[in-house]
Amino acid sequence: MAGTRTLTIIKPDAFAAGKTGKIIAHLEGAGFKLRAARVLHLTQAQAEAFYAVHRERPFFASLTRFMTSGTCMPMVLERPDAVSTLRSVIGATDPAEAAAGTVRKLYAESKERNAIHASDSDENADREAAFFFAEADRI
Ligand code: 3AN
Repeated sequence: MAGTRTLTIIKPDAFAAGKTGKIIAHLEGAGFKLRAARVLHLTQAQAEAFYAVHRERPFFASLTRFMTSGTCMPMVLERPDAVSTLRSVIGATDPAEAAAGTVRKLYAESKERNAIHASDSDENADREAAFFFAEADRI
């Protein structure tokens, strides 16, 4: 059975624009329960480690610069089929291609400044949750 937890990050664009409350309400409306949350400012080393899988991509430097540009909010979310459900709730990477009513269609600015991150597999959800939260901080 698919896992019940995933990791999301409200990115610096959405946090700075004051969209945090609306996005959390949207996620709760989709049936997710908040299991852990932090407010933090990523260092360059942390951003590069988190996005290490994209190290060879042309947008890597720009992506890590953006992710270190301001406050963000990682959260662990829970519901059945967490990873696939959250991916459909947030919409396509590029907000221009995201379906109506998705978080990115509603709140993202561009393919890079796209408001929210969501894990793309159960394995990455576990890895990414452990990146931000100690076991004791996840209920
Ligand atoms: P997603 O976040 O939808 O899983 P990925 O994993 O392909 O998308 O990319 C990770 C992040 O890298 C995206 N959330 C976005 O911020 C950024 N990104 C992806 N593709 C591009 C691109 N072509 N130009 C700039 N940034 C990009």
